Amino acid sequence: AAAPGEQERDKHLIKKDARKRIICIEGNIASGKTTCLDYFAQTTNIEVLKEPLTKWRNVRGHNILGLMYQDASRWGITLQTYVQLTMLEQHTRPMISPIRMMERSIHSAKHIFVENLYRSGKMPEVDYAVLSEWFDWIQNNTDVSVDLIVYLQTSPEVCYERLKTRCREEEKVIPLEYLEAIHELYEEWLIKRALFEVSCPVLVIGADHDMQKMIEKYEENRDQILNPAN
Ligand code: DCP
Repeated sequence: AAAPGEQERDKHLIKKDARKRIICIEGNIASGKTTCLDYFAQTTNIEVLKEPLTKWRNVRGHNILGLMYQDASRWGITLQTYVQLTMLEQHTRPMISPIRMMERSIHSAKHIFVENLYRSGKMPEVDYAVLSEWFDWIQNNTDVSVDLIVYLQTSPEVCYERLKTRCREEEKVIPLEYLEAIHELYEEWLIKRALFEVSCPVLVIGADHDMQKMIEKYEENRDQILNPAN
C-alpha cells in the first residue's frame, strides 16, 4: 500500500476534471500561434490563455525579455525562472470552460528555451540544474498535464521573415541561427521524440502559409483539435 505521504501527493496528481480538455499551441517564435488562438477564441466553450508576455516585459518595472535578448548569458536564468512561474500560474488556474487552449506551456519553456540556453553555453550547468529541480518538483506535485499538443511546424526562414515584418522591439537582435536552434529542438522533442518524453498526442500542422490559408487549415482540423477522442 502507498505510504501516507505518497497518497497525499497522488491526490494532487489526479486530473482536475476528467471531462475537461487542455490543448497547447506550440511552435517557433512567429510561427503564428496568435492567429491560431484568435481563431479558436471565437468558439464558445473555449477559454484561451495567451502567453504572459506582458508580464515578462514588466516585472515590477523591469523588462526581462529585453534584458535576455541583450545578454542571454547574464539574464537567461532570470527570464526563464520567471517564465516558469508565470506558466505554472497559467496551468494551475481554475478552468472556467470545458476546453482550455494555451499558448505554449511550461513544458516547452523547459524543453525548448531553457534547453537551448544550456546547450548553446549561455546557461551554466548549475543554473540549469536548479531550474530542472524546480521543473521536476512542479511536475511531480502539481497538475500541469496537457491533453493535446498542436505543433505549428514552420521553417526557420519563414519565421525570420515574419519576425522582421512584425518588428517587436526586443526581438530586433534575433538572428536566423537562433530560430534554427529553436526549430531543431522542437523537431527533436515533438517529431523525432529524441529529447524528452511526450505524454500526450501531438497534431502537426504545417504553418508556413499565409494567414488565410492557415485559418482554412484550422477549420479543417477543428474537430480533431476539439474532440476529446484525440
Ligand atoms: N520566449 C523566451 N522563453 C520562453 C518563451 C518565450 O525567450 N520560455 C520569448 C520568445 C519570443 C517571446 O518570448 O521573443 C514571445 O514568444 P512567442 O514566440 O511565443 O510569441 P509570438 O508572439 O512570437 O508568437 P506567434 O508569433 O507564434 O504568435
